[in-house]
Amino acid sequence: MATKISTELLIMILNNVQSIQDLHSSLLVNRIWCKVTIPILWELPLGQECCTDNKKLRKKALCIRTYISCMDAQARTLLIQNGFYLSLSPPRVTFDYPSFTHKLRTDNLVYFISIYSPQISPLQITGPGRYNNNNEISITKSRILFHEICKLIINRCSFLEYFKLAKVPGEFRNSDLIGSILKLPSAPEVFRKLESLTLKIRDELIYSLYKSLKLICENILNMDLEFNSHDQLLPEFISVQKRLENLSITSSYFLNCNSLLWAIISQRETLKILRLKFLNFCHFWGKLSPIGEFISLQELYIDDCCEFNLDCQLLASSFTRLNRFHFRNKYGTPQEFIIKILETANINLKNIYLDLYPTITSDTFSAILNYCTKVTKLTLYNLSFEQVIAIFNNNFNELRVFSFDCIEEGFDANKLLCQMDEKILEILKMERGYLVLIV
Ligand SMILES: *[C@@H]1O[C@H](CO)[C@@H](O)[C@H](O)[C@H]1NC(C)=O
Ligand SMILES: CC(=O)N[C@H]1CO[C@H](CO)[C@@H](O)[C@@H]1O
Repeated sequence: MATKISTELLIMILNNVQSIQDLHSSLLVNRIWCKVTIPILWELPLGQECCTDNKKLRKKALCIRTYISCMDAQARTLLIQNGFYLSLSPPRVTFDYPSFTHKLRTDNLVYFISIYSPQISPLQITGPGRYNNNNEISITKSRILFHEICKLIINRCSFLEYFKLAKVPGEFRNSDLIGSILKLPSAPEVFRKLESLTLKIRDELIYSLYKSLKLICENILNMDLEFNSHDQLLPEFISVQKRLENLSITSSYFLNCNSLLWAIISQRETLKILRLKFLNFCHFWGKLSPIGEFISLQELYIDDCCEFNLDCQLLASSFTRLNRFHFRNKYGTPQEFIIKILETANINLKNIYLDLYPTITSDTFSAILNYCTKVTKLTLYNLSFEQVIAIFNNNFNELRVFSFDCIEEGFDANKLLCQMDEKILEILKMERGYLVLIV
C-alpha cells in the first residue's frame, strides 16, 4: 500500500512529520520511503536547536563520522596528517549527506565536534581557560575538523536557508576561519537564498562577514544580530535588504546607534517584528524630513534601552499599526516616548507589556486608559491598588487577560476581588507572585 502514494505527495507528508522516531520508522518502509526520508532526517542535526539530553546529543554527534566519510580524498588526507584516525569513517557512503543541509548552526557543529573529540569537553572549548599541550593539539584538531565540515557542506549543498553563527570558540577563529568559508567559489550561490541569519559573535571576524554577505544576501526575512562597532557595515547590510520582516538587534550602551536606527527606518515598509535590546538612543538625530510610517510593523519589543532623546518622539509617532508593544526598562522610563507610542498605535494595540522602573507614572497609566481601549492582553508591573481598580473600571471591553503585580504593602487579592463587579469570571492562577486574571 505504501508504494501507491506518489513521491511528491510522500515528500509533502514526511516533511510535516515532527517526530524523529517516526522518521526512523519510515526509513524502513521501502526504498522509496527511505530515499525521501533521508534528506529530511539529515536536515536536522545541524539545523535544529540542540537538546540538552546528553545521551541524545551523543547520538546526534555521530553525524560527524558520516560527514567525514563524505569528504574527498584531499580533506581526508589533511585530517589523517593532523592525527585523526578515520577507521570509523570509511570513505563509502550511500547518500551525499552534506548536500541535504539547508540549515547550518555552528553552535551545534561545535558541540558535536567536542563530543566527537573526547579529549576536550565543550566547556573547555567555549571557556576562556588555559590549555596544556595535549589540549592545544586537540583544539587545533577540532579547528581543522570544524573548518573541513563547513567547507564540505558549503561545497555540496545547493543552498542554505538558515545560518546561525554562534558559540564558535575564539580558538576556532584564527586566520579568518569563517571568512575563508565565505570565499569558497560556491558560497555566493549557497548563501543567495538565505532567509534567516543569526550572528552572535563579537569580534572583527564579523566585518569581513558583513562585507561578503552584503554582496550576496538581499532577501533575508529574519535577522538576529549584534551591533558591536561604530562602523557602518551592519547598517549598510540592513539597508540593502528588500524584504526584511523580523529584525532583532542587541547593542552595547556606549555605541552610537544613529546610523543603525536609520537603517531600521529604511526597512519600515516590510518590517513586521522589531526587537531592540541595549540600545542607547541619545545620538538619534531625527533629520528634518518626517520619518514616515512603519506600515507593516505589528510587534515592537524594547528591552533595557536607554536615553531616549526628544527626536525619539518622531520615531514613536511612526509606529502607527502596532498590535503588540513590549517595553521593559530598569534604567528609568522615557515617559513621553511611551505615551507617544500608546497614542499613535491607539486602538490597534491588543497586547501591551510594560515593566517600568521604578513604577508606572500616572501620565503613562492615563494614556493606557485613554488610548488603548481595545486591548485584549495587558501586563503591568508595580501598580498601586487604585490603579488595579482603575483598570477594571475602565471600558476595556475586550480585555481577556490582565497580569499585574501590586507594589502596595499588604496587597490582598481577596479584598481586590470583593471590590470588583461580576466582570471577573475566573482567577486563572497566581504566578510568581503575580495575579493573573481572566476577565
Ligand atoms: C523573529 O526573530 C526572533 C529572533 O530571531 C525569533 O525568536 C522569532 O521566532 C521570529 N519570529 C517569527 C515570526 O519569525
Ligand atoms: C519599586 C518596585 O516595586 N519595583 C519593582 C517593579 O517590578 C519589577 C518586576 O516585577 C521588580 O523587579 C521591581 O522591584
